[in-house]
Amino acid sequence: MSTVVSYDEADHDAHRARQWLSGQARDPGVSRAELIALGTAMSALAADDGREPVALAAEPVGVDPGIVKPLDPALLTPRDGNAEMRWEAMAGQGYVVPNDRFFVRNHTHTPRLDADTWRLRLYGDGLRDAPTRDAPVEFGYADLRALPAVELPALVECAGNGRHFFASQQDTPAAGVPWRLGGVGVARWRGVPLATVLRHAGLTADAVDVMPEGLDPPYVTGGVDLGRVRRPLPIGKALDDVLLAYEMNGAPLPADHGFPVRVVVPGWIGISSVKWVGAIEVSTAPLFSPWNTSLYRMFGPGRPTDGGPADTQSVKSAFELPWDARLTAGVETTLTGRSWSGAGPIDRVEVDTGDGWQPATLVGADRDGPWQRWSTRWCPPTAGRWTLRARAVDVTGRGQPDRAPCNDLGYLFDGVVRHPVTAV
Ligand SMILES: Nc1nc2c(c(=O)[nH]1)N[C@H]1C(S)=C(S)[C@@H](COP(=O)(O)O)O[C@H]1N2
Ligand SMILES: [Mo]
Repeated sequence: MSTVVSYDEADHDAHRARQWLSGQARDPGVSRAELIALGTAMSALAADDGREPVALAAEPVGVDPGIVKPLDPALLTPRDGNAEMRWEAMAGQGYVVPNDRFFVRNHTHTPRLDADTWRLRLYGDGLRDAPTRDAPVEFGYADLRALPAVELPALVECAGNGRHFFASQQDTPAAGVPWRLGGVGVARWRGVPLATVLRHAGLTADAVDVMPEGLDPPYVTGGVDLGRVRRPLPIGKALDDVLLAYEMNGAPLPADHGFPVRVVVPGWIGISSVKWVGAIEVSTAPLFSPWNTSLYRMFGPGRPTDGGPADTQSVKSAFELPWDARLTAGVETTLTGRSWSGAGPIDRVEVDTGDGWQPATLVGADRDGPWQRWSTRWCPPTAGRWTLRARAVDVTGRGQPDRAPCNDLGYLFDGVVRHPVTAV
C-alpha cells in the first residue's frame, strides 16, 4: 500500500502553465481574463475558499442545511457549511477515521442522488470515436459494481488544512475556511480503478488529461459562476492509483462524501477527489478549470505570477487531544497523534513537550501507509500552561519547518503546530 508519488507533477504543472498562458488551453468554461481577474480578486479580497453563506439561524444545533449527516459536537466542528474533525475524537480509534467524524468540505451543499438513475458519462477526443458530451459513453452504478474492485486506504485532505495557523502562529492570515488540523482523514475506499473504466470507455494513446466533474450545484463566488466543481488530472496520475470509489470504510459512500461515486486521488489535495462524479472529459489537449488556474495555486509575494502548483499535500502532525487540552499535573500520560505527507509514507516523528525534541514511538503496522500513528509519554511537571509540538519527516526527506511558507490563499501549511495544554 505504498503511497509514493510516481508521477512528476511539478514538471507537468510547469508545462501546463506555459501552455495555458500561451493560449493553448481548451476553453475552461470561463475566459482566461476572467480567471486572472478572479485570481487577483481572491487574493485581494480575503474572499472565500468557502461556499456561499447559507442561513443557519433557523436550524437546530448540530445540523447544517448543506450537510446530511448529524454534526455531533464531540466529533465535528461546524465551519460555515463545512465540518472539521475534532482530533480528540481520534484518540483510541483504529487506523481509519469513522464515517461519522470524517471532515466535510462542500463548495455548495450535499446533493441527494439516486444510484439507480445515476450515470457516469465519459466523453472527449481522448476516447475512441471521440464521443461528445451529449452522446457520451455511459456507465451505471451496477456496471461499476460489476467491474473488478480494489480497496485501499487513502488520505483525503483539504489543501487549506492548517490555514488557521497562518494567522494564529505566523501573523500572515489567509482567506478561506479557517481549518486547524482536522480537514483531513484516512478511509478505506473500495471501488474501480479509474484506469479500468477509461480502458473500457476506449482510451486512446493520445489522451493527456482527464477532468472529473461533480453533480453538486455550480459554484458562484465573487459574482462569477465557475460552473460545476471540476479539476483536471494528467493521464499519468489518472492511470496510476486513482479510484472511482463507491464504498467508504465498508459502507456505501455516505451522501456527504460523494454518494453514489466519488474520485479518490491518493496524495493529491482534496479538491482533486471530486465527489458525486457525473462526467469525465478525456482530452488530447490540456484541460483547465478554475480549480487549477485561479484557485489551488500558490499565489503571493516572491512567487511566480501564475502561482506555483498546489497538488501534493504537505507534511503535518497532530496530537489526538482537544484544542487546549486539560491534563493533570504530576501524572504521567500517553500522548498519541498522527503524521502524514502527500509525497510518501512517514519515516520518523519527534515530539517536544518543553525540553527538546525526542523521537516518538511509531505504530509498526502503519509503516508505508498514508498516515502514521505515534505515541510518547509525558508528565506535566507543574500546573500551568504548556505547549506540545510534533514534527515528522517523510521518506522523501520532506519535513516540517518552524514557519510555513506563506501564500495568499493559505494552502499547504506544513509548519510545526504549537498545541496548547493546561495542566491542573
Ligand atoms: N463535487 C465536489 N467535489 C468535491 C468538493 C465539492 O465541493 N464538490 N470539495 C472538494 C474539496 S475542496 C475537498 S477538501 C474534498 C473533501 O472531501 P470530503 O468532504 O469527503 O471530506 O472533496 C473535494 N471534492
Ligand atoms: Mo479542499
